[in-house]
Amino acid sequence: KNENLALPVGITLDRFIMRNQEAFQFASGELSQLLRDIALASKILNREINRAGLADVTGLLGSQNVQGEAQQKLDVIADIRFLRALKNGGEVCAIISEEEPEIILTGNNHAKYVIAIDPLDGSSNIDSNVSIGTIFSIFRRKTPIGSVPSLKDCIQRGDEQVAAGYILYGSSTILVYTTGKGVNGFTYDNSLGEYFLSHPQMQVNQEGTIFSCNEGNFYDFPECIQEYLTECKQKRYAGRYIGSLVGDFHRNLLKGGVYLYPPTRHNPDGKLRLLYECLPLAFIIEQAGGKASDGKQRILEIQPQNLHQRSPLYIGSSSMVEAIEECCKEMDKQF
Ligand code: P6P
Repeated sequence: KNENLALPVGITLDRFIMRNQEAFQFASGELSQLLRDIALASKILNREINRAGLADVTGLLGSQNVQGEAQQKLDVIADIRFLRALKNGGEVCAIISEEEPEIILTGNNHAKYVIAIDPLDGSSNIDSNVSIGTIFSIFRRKTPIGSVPSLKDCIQRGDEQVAAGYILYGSSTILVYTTGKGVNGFTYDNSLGEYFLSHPQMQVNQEGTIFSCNEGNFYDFPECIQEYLTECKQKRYAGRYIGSLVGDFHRNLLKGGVYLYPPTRHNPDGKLRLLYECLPLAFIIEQAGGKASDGKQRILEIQPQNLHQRSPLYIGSSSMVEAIEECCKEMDKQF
């Protein structure tokens, strides 16, 4: 029976994962364990993030960490923490990370999952204390269990995802994920070291009045995007952009709105990475009733060609994404 489980607010993430596993007879526990491994790494990273400022200011924590290593940039720490947790967890045979040019083979060749992860997105915002985030996407491997994973395990279409999620390290730390049965949000209680269900069955409004993009690039945007943004302003919509994808995405998920990262002169294919930024958020937004497009097609239908390819991204309330696609189609007709 695959119905959406209506579980009480306040249930812990562990209990929620178990209840969902029980509800899907086929579940053998590996995906549950993988989700737990991700949650654990996020708790460790959350602690590092919360004291990063101290490291810079006092140097007390900065000069040496427990392993005697020199204090490193948080995004390197995040990469190390997640890679270690994922390797030790034993549930993934390969990892694609924004911080690593090549596929990381974990050596767990009997594991059936592959994960694509942006360990710490928006890390340029850390020094200004702006929210940052981890984004992840989980696929079932295509190659036989026991064999060495290959590129084709790692460049699968977004509609092949088994699970996707993000952790937002903001005024509170919240973990949001989907396994294809709706979207649920869990808020972290530092004092207990536990995530608790706080946002069950999240749904994004079909309409929205918030647009999020870096208007500094306005004159680089395709004309149809300039036109769409002008219409938003004529309607006196709200411009909200914190320059941290997970923070902008999460606010729009809760309040309705659209995030745009169009092609620019500096990034003619857009800036965001398809595999570990666009795909997971596209899976989440569609599960929450919204849409994600590159202006021409559904993000989840794009066939990735390489690990770190970029894509334009328009994501959020369905009517806003549809309006953007409409603009782009009109534009195409003119040429
Ligand atoms: P820009 C952060 O570097 C990031 O990858 C996203 O988190 C964010 O939305 C975007 O880039 C900001 O890019 O060009 O507006 O500074």
